[in-house]
Amino acid sequence: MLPDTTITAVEPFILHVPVTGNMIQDSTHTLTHWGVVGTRVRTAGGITGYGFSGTHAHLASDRLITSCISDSYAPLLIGQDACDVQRLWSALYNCAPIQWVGRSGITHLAIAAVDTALWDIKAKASEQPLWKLLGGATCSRLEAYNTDGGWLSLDSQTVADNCRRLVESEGYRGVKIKIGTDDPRADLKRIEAVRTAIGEHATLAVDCNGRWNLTTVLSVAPRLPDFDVLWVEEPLFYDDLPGHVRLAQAMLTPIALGEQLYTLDSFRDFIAAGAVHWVQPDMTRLAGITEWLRVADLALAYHLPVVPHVGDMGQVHVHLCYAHPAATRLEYIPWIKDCFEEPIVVESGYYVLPQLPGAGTTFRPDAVERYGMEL
Ligand code: 0YR
Ligand code: MG
Repeated sequence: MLPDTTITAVEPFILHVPVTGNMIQDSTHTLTHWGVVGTRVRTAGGITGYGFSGTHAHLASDRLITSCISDSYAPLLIGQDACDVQRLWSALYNCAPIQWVGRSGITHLAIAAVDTALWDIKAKASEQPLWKLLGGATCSRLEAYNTDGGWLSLDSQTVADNCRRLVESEGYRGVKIKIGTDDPRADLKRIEAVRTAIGEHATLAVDCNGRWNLTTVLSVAPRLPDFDVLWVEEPLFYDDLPGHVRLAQAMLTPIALGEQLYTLDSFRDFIAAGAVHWVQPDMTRLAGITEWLRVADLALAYHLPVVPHVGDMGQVHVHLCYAHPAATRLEYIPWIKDCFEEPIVVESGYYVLPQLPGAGTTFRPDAVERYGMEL
């Protein structure tokens, strides 16, 4: 007998979890905590689902997400069957008066939390980890690349030392570092220092976080092949489709982007225009797992690799990447893993396949006590 998965309660939460070293920067953001903003969804048969979005732990904005969940979406969910995920996703996404005030943005982070909780319930009800529910693993091991050694708030020497340790001692096959300062020549020196430190075999990606313009990127582009840069991430402003098209035509190094795109339609436009090579959907920004799967299918149809951005810090994306044939590697940032019953684990550079039923989002009982904020 299947458990009764009728939704009885929707209970938002906000956690603020410290980042490594208590502060990190990229070219556009400074943060001290990662915001884990989401909801518990309770069902009649006793299964509880958890889902969350990722934020930069700005309490006032986090509360916009939780109030969107409790005031706008909860009334549409109570009494519905949590396992009807596609139907409920459409009901939330297309609810006309809510869509009128938020066709992307806050509403998408809110739907992502709900959608993930529903998938979590569905997987728990079938007593399977999410990757199994989605069709099973499509690869024997999923490569992890590490972003946590390469912040812009660290000097070049520290970044180079961190990356050397990640590759030589911890077994990572790839790292990503932040660039995108006002001094592109200093950024090139940083890239060179890291390449020298990690040797020729490990992969090296660089991330501008949307900060440069076409002129600046074109001025550094000819040097990037010297350091065998795997991709340049978000070289230009997030929504600058024509700029990325021109850049893709002029630069040898492939472009990665997607962490700031909210919709399947945006991904279609970037992909169809040839503006992206490495596709980086983030289920926390894309209104959840449901839409993420559509983007991954779209990338597959264009034979482009999917390398998600981890707004969830990998807890859910590890399931999605093991299950989806377009996913080729996954970012690793360890900030929030200790909050969960089954934390993500990387061994010798590869993600360990999760085993517990659900979407990987069940919190340890003490996580809310330690990091919970007032709603
Ligand atoms: C910190 N990964 C990213 C973090 C990171 C951002 O601002 O949110 O650097 O998520 O771009 O690729
Ligand atoms: Mg990025």
